[in-house]
Amino acid sequence: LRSSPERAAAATLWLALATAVAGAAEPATGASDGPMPDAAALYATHCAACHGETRLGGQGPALLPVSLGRLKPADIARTIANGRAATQMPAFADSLDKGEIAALAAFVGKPPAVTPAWTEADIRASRILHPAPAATEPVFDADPLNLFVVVEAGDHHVSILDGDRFTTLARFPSRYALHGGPKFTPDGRFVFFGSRDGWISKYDLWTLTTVAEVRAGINMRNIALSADGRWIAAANYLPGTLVLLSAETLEPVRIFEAGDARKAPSRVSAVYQAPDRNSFIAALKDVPEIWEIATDPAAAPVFTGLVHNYEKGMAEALPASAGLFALRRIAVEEPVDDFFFDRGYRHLLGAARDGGRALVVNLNVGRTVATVPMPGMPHLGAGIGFTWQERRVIAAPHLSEGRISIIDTADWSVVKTIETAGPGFFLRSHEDTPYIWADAMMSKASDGMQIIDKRTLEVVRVLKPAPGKIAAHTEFDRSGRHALVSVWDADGALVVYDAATLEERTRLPMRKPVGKYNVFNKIRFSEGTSH
Ligand code: DHE
Repeated sequence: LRSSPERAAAATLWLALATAVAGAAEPATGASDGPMPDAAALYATHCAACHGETRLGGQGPALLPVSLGRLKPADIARTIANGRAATQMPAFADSLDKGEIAALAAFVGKPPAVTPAWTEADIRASRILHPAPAATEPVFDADPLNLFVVVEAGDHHVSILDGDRFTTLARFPSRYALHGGPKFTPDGRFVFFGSRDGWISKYDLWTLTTVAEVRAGINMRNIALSADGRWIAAANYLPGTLVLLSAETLEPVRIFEAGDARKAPSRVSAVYQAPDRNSFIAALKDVPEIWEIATDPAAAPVFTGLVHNYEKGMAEALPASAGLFALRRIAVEEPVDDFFFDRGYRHLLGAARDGGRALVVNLNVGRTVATVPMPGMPHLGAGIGFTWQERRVIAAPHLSEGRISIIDTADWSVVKTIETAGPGFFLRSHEDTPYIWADAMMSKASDGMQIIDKRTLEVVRVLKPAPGKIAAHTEFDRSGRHALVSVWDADGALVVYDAATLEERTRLPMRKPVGKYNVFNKIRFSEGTSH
């Protein structure tokens, strides 16, 4: 899942695709006897209207290798042939023969001749302002701070739930493939969604309407909102930029070309809000630097690093920057990403590329202060903090091994490794519950949700919301009395549990509900949830 294995896997997948589609192209239509299909012409005729002439997306998603990397190769040919249920994507099996479908699948899997750019002008031109109904209070009688925002990936929709009655207040189509946690304004009224294709949508939870959208990049990782709710940061892989926008208007206000002080370019893995520091913290994928960007207009001048002057043969200081959006470069030993922050945002833990350890970086002094051995690809971004035996600890799952590491933030020692049924993705807890909920979604035991007692650090129960279907991603209501778990299936559900008795209370049918987010827990930075 990290860069080199990711790339290797992608290469293998595309090789497999070539083989698979070549096989798929054989005789039924006799296509292999005729001339090679002109894939570019086929694309222009059948795909460009929805996916864009330059494959950057339109009504449909972008069709570039960077965007399709997570799709299995055979899926692409199958999607072209069969379409996608509950979306605008039609089936082409009746109008294109197998050879043409294979050629198209291979075509969209290759990078375009010229790497696409996405400039400030493109960002501005993409902005869409929807009619925004005026409101002085919510249009519903539910507690506006106990709403749940549920991202349903099955048909690319979002549902808004009343977190007391567990009823649906609204359901609307989202941009294609939302990723990462939606981000809420400090008053809980507006929520921002980011899509892998770079779209940011601003939704008013009081009027239940989407009010504005903008495309900040071609392939985006995630977004963050500043502590004062005024600025959004978007982390992009393509182009390698960190884009800052006004949260009110979604207009771009600053674009940073990502790269180190020596100007080696980089993709941006992710960006996070550091509320106690009044800053954004960004992970750079390809260079050994972490960026901190001030969202405080009174930010003191910061030294922005060194760049090598080849004429003089020496390193020179870059000019200091100060005030709003001042950039601070923190040099680290190697590129790190997937961050977890301790309470107060004094330290961050970042996963090293080899997937076997994490670096602890003290953000105040700007250097690595410890290394934590964490074999099995730690997923720090999914970590949670809590107090165990009067110590502040972090729990983090691992993506390739069935274990959860418990780390003491006083000395960065691993105080316990909890063996689980298999590798999982997400952890959740709440201040007012004694349990951690941990999935094992990347294992044979993926239908089980493991309940870990925070006092004993032992798995005390395994819940199976839908035997045989993946159970993942939990979120608590504002009181911590209920836990909502996803059944990750096209024909899935959101299952509501009593968080104390662990009994099911109700379930709502949903279409692959990948993530759900409680307004109160998010804006109050509950220690058991993601930020
Ligand atoms: Fe995510 C959050 C990175 C694959 C579902 N994922 C995040 C965040 C990062 C990240 C940096 C935190 C952003 C934030 O909340 O602002 N994810 C990555 C990867 O690098 C990885 C492993 C590979 C990739 O393809 O990007 C990856 N992620 C996935 C998936 O395959 C998941 C399971 C399905 C999907 O929809 O893509 C997935 N990621 C999620 C979800 C969150 C997330 C649901 C938000 C969790 C939360 O509770 O806040």
